[in-house]
Amino acid sequence: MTTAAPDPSPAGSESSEHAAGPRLRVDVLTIFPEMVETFASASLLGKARQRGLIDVRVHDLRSVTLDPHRSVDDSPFGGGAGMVLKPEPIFDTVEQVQPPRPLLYLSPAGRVLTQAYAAELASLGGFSLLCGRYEGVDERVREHLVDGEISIGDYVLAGGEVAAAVILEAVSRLVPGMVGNFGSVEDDSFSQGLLEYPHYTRPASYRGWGVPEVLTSGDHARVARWRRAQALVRTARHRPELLTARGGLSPADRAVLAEFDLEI
Ligand code: JF5
Repeated sequence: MTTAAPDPSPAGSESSEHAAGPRLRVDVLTIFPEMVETFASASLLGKARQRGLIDVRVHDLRSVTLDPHRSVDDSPFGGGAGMVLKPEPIFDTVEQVQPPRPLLYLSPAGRVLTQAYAAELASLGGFSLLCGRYEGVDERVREHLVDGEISIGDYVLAGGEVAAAVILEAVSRLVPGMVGNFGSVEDDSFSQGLLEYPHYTRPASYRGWGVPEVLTSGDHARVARWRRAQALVRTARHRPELLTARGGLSPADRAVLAEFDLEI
């Protein structure tokens, strides 16, 4: 199975922002295409695909197999538990499809995804993800086919498909034109190296719990300073190493903390 977002429509039939084609192409190679396809068709990412902004193509490694059993895996040389993904379906898919490079293998051995790495990937025209399963892929795929390895954290999954979904979600929301809510990406946790400030919505009093007065004051500059102070306090409490990484508190940071009688 191979799926793709619909080709960009003829000139004039869609908004000019992506009349020139998708801003990002991501090919995913997997033995469970329906897992990735279902995810990539849902929500904001599904809409971005429909709009032609992001071109996600999911490739079933089994569809290139020619043997009667359509085998994608085999037992490991040298013995031991589990199965290994065979090299032929992976090489053959890559040679037929010519997926965008870099081709990244999902593995705990890879470079760990961070917000900065997600932004790097979003700035590429495209990239591809190879999902392992069972004990992983034949080592010759890692040595001679992929360009690198990518991890979503220090834990082991049963396969790369959920990790691919995580990467698709983190990266696709950074593609220009993707978030309808402009500014929300820049305000995100991590894009400034800080955790997010607290959010409130109606009702102004819920079960007797109010909302900080500054948020209903109408003073937008003061709201912005309060949010910065809150983000700093929250980061100091929950992820102090993030504050250290950005070089500690600036004079402006100290000023907003003092303004709201906050200490770190
Ligand atoms: C995978 C064999 C790869 O488990 C992961 C992973 C964990 N963090 N980042 C990725 O990848 C999937 C499963 C089994 C090889």
